[in-house]
Amino acid sequence: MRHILHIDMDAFYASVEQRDFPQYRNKPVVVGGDPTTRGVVATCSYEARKFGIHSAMPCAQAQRRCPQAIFVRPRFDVYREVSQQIREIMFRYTQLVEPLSLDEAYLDVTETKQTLGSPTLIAKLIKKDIFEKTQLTASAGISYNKFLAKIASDMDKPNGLTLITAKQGPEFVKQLPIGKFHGIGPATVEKMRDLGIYTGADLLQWNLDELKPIFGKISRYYYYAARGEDDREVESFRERKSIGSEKTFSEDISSIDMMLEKLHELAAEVWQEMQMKEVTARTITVKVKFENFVQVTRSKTITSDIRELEDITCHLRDLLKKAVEKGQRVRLLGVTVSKLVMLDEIKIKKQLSLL
Ligand code: DCP
Ligand code: MG
Repeated sequence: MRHILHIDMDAFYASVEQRDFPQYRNKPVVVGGDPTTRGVVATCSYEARKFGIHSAMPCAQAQRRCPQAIFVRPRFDVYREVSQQIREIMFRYTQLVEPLSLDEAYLDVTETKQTLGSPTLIAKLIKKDIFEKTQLTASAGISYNKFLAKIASDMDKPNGLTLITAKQGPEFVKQLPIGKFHGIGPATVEKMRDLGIYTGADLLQWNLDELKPIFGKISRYYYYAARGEDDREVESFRERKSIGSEKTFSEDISSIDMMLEKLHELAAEVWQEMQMKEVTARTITVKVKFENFVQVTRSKTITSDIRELEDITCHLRDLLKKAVEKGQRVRLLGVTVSKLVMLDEIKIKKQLSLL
């Protein structure tokens, strides 16, 4: 059994501002754009959350909810520096650190346990080191897989520490609303609602063959998550260079339109995984294997980051044309994106460009 931690800083940007500007402490602080224009909230302090303010809300609305709130602009250089500091601390405990954004990461401490003791103790030590180095608090989730560790870290924020044991896992997931599953966003929640799936227990009623035609490649994750299982490994970011999906057809295909349709489906799976891992990319590659097993790939590096599925699909026809000539028969197609970048900063820059 693995031992996984998920560490997530509390109200990250806002806590850094409260640390560096003591006059903001114990006050509602909103980090983001300008409330007099179209700025958006990046995050806010826990004092501000009591007024119903949250990430991605327009700042103007946040100001209406809490007129005394202090609005400040983000200081990315400082956040990046803190992020670096917390990562260094994590690497003292294990090399298996997978950052999901500036303020959160998965750690596999299965090996560390041999020398240091229980994963809960390791989580406490990491939290203590982080606080001593940065004067900031983090919340930790401890479990036997990534899926549950991430949920656990969110259960007792701020400054929380939550353990979900292997014994508790399956029961715990049954009562879990589907929207709490990492990777299930509002669109999927709606789709599931239409199918009568609201909780883990509802999802448990569906077998893999039923989920696959509806949700594609990600179905496997849903199926096992509903059982409290998740075999995804903690991958350090350096190892994760690309995300791809490919399919071998039961019969070779020669229609360009059909190939394009298949590529669109593959791209949708890739996009789903990109969202789940909160990354974007710059290079799109189409792979084609012909009936004689000869394989070609065609790539395109684009100048701006992929922000939506369409940013991938609009290049597929061109790439396919470069790879396949009319009449050729194809047995396998694949779509891969590479030159991955974590979404964090892009997300923020996008919000700020609204100013
Ligand atoms: N962020 C953002 N826009 C969003 C979500 C997050 O700019 N829509 C930024 C600001 C956050 C940071 O990313 O401080 C980390 O995101 P979290 O979701 O971990 O949120 P916080 O750390 O702010 O709060 P929490 O205590 O809930 O983790
Ligand atoms: Mg956080």
